Amino acid sequence: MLALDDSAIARDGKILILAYDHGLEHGPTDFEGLEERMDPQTVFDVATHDAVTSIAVQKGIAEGYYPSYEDDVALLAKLNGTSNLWMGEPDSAVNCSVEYAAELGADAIGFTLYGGSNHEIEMAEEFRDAHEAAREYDLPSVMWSYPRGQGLKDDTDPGTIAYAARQALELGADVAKVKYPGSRDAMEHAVRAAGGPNGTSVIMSGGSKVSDEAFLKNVKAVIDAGGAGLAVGRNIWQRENPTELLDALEAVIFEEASVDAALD
Ligand code: FBP
Repeated sequence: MLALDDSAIARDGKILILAYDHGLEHGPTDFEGLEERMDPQTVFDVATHDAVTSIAVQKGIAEGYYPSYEDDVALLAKLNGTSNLWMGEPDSAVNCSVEYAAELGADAIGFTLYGGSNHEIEMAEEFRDAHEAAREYDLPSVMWSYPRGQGLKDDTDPGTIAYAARQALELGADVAKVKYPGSRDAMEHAVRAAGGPNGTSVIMSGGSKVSDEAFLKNVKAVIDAGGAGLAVGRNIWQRENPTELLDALEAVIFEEASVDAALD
């Protein structure tokens, strides 16, 4: 496991990834109501907030926009991804090599694994290649560990999320990004499954937009459970003014503030 404290994508071992790969994963529908966010530059501007420890984007966005921001934000290059137009069992095309990500200035790589999908075996093998290549460049790997597919009834069930966190540890990911399993206790279980304090860092995946308070409560539960932070997209850049919530997140994640104090 790489020590995240020394990496460019963490601050005091804590992580806030601003995810912006939704144009591929979900399509332009995620920008409805705030169409200016279709322009990646507006989200790179948001990523310059102190609370953000990296921005996660696909290759095309990194190529086009990262050069103007490389002094202000760390780059997490998402190596695989698939559009919502794909109707088969969950799978994700490898769109970028580690070598090319490093050339673009990446500080870490991101990779989705759909455990439980009919395509799990090939995805795990693709992750093996990416992970071992990333080690050559000392780049941490962040696994979007999302059990999903024909046999899965509930993708946020605590047992499923603990398994997702464990898969990330066993396969060598430095960070496991998992769905919030619904409670602090369930998150604690996932953190233990990922090996505890010296294992894979566990972070929460943001999900669709909710109120500031509801979102901060989940993030607080993750931090109290020993999680390292979160990767968040829609809950930040679908807001008219993302700065307020980023200020509050900074307090909860990096300053151990309560939700009430962070909202003040
Ligand atoms: P959100 O905070 O908006 O949920 O973003 C996190 C993320 O993992 C993105 O990187 C990705 O595009 C999206 O969620 C995938 O969402 P879904 O769970 O619908 O596949």
